[in-house]
Amino acid sequence: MPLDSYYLGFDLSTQQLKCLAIDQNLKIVHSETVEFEKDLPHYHTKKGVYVHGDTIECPVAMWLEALDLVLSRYQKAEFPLEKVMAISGSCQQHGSVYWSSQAESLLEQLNGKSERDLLHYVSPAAFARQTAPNWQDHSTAKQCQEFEQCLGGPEKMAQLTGSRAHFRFTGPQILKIAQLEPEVYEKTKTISLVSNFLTSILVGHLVELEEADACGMNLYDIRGRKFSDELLHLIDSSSKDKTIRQKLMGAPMKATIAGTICKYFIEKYGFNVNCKVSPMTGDNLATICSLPLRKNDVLVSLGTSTTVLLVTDKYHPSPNYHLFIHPTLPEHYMGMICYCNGSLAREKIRDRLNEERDDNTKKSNDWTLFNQAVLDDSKDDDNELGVYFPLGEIVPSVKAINKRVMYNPNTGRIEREVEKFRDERHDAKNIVESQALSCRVRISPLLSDSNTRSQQKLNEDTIVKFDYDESPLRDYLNKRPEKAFFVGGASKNDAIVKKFAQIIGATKGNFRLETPNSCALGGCYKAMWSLLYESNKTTAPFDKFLNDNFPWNVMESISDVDNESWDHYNSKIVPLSELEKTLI
Ligand code: ADP
Ligand code: XUL
Repeated sequence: MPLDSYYLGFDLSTQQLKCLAIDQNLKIVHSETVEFEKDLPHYHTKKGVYVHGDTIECPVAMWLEALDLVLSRYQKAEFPLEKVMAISGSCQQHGSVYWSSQAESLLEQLNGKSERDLLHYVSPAAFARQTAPNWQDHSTAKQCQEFEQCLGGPEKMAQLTGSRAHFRFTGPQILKIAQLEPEVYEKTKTISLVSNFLTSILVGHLVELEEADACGMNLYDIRGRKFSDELLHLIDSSSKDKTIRQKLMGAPMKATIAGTICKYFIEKYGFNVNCKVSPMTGDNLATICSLPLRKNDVLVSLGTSTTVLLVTDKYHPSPNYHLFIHPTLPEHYMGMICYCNGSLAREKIRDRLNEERDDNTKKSNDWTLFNQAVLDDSKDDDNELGVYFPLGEIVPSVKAINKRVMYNPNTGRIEREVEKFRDERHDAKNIVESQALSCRVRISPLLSDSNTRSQQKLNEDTIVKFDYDESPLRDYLNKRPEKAFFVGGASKNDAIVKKFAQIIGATKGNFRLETPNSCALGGCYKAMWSLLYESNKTTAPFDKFLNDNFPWNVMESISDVDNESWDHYNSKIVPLSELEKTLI
């Protein structure tokens, strides 16, 4: 490798296309962003999309224009693109691009010509449909029902494809197009996800789906590592699934390198003739590649909503969360749990506590009172539990509800529901506790056994039920993650992070960092590792490579998390299970 070599990571998200560059020491050296609404106003998108009722779509041509624009900004900044050795990236998940039969020959032009721009060579003739459904679309209720009926319900669907049927997932979206726009479906020769759309443009020919991202389609049999015949047949029964299988280009790609960058980019922007393109993947999948996450490590994103990502080798699907094949670690999966009620629900309690005050705190976003209440250790609330879902929740799947209960600490059984706790401040502690405990019990089946045992006297045979899982309490008492990483807006808050860390109970440390670039950075790391691995310059698997080379100094280690607290919360698992049963 030349000493000064660079790696690019794209992030083609809903509102922008970012391109990030790192050097061989994994240091970020440059970044350019194209904001769709601001920089490409002639597409008239709002926040990057078109909204027509439940239907939400993105113009595909806009992405092509954005790609030229972001690279021309690199050129303008005199960034040495000839020293870029490899490219990968992250794309919004689930969106689908419908290529026409002319696509292949139009893309072929990118292997010779570069005088005009991508739009000129490719759009609109390369597409059978000028827009791609966006992940925010929720117009496929009917198709989701058909999908789940086809396999026999949400559990069967999750068993096979890693997720129950979801509006945004690509299979139901394709079925909708086949049903409502038969002429478009007929004209479509190839269907891409956003990820392999971008890879195809960069290499100048159509490439297969990236396998990890293909798990966001409700079509891929994850354990069989092939498309489900039954589900393909549901979309396209007339031709005994042949057509849809062909449209999806047979099987997803399993290679770490998709090809070499095409001539268009070499001639127009000065890329190196040997620059390799590693398949783009989905944004959440790229996010786990941006941090040194290994098996049994979790990433807790405390943003507007709460999202938990984790690396596991256990295939334990549930209709309440998602499993994807890991994009860089063979035999591993990424689990993804999405909660609706995260920060906004905590803010409501913060605001109520602040209302009691007469000073400036009253109207500000001050977390002082909330935090004091969260960290109050006077165990006078040890028989209280509350769930706070101002919005309908995904996990557990219930309508909007706030419920506070008192339970018997000896049996764990709920004794009564209450309107309010003895002290309103208890709501602060209880919301953070029940949010964190919900994460803990849901990641539990995906973790390997750790060597811990509860010191408490608990009836380990008691059956607890969370969502579709019913198992003895014992199964929850020795499952702890190794490392936990906290990101997102509320990870700035020491009290919230400390409480989450205590309850989640990582055995090898808790870390916090700001990650404004995580998806693109994951792309950079994937590009770098793929090239080094393919050219035998490293034999380390991705997780080891990243652990060994990661700039750990950017990460804050959270040290004040005592180990006993984890055990303390074991006694709240039965009450939480009992409380959740009453919500359905
Ligand atoms: P998004 O999820 O939309 O990308 P962020 O990751 O920036 O957004 O998270 C935004 C949320 O972070 C806000 O709703 C806010 O409540 C929360 N937040 C920001 N700072 C703090 C803080 N100091 N304490 C608690 N929550 C905070
Ligand atoms: C994941 C999902 C979103 C999009 C956002 O299932 O729908 O995270 O990938 O880009």
